[in-house]
Amino acid sequence: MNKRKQVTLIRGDITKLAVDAIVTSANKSLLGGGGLDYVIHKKAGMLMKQACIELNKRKGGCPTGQAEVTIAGDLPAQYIIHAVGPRWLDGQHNEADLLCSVYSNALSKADEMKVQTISFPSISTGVYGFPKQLAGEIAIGTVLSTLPHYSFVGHVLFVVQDSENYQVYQDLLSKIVDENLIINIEET
Ligand code: AR6
Repeated sequence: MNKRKQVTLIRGDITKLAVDAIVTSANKSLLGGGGLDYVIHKKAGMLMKQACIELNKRKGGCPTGQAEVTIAGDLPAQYIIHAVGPRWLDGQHNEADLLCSVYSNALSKADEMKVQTISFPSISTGVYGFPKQLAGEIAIGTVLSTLPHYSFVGHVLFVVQDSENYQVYQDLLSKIVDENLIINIEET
C-alpha cells in the first residue's frame, strides 16, 4: 500500500465532492453568512443548522483563527469543519498568522475526528478580501508543513472556483518537490 500523503488541486464546487470533511469559510457566529458558507448551510439542511445553533449557544461561536466541527447533514461528507478566517484589513492586524492558524486548527480538528480526506476552499479570499497570492502561499505552506504530523489525514484537496486562485495554487504546487508527497493538479 502506498503510504505517501496526497494533495490535490481541483477547480470546481467544493460542496459536490465526496470527502470525509468539507471545510467552510465561516464567521464567528457559526450561524451562516454569504459566499460559500451560504451554500454550505443551504445544502446541508436543518440538522447541521441545529448543530451550529447549539455551538453558538454553548461556546458563543468560534474565534477568528479557530475551527469547529459539525455533522454534514445532506452534504456528501461526514463532517463540516467551520473555519473562521481573518478579514483582510491592511496586513498589519495579524492576518497572516490568523490564516495560518485556521488551516492548522482545521486540520487538527479533522485528525481528531479520524478524517482521512479533507477539502479546503481558499479561506478568506472572497468576502473577507485576503490577497489571493499570499493566501495561497499560507494555505499550501501550512498544510504541507503540518501534514506529515497527522495520524489520519492523508489526502488534502484544495478546491478553488475562480481562475486567479487556480493559477496561484497551480503555480505554487507545481514548484514543490517532495518525494514523500503525491501532488495531483487537475487541469481545467
Ligand atoms: N466551492 C469552492 N470555492 C468556493 C465556492 C464553492 N462552492 N463558493 C465560493 N468559493 P467566501 P471568506 C470560494 O466569500 O472570504 C461569509 O459571509 C470563493 O471564490 O465564501 O472566507 C462567511 O459567513 C473564495 O475564494 O469566504 C464569513 O462572514 C473562497 O471560497 C465570510 O463570508 C472563500 O470565499 C468569510 O469570507
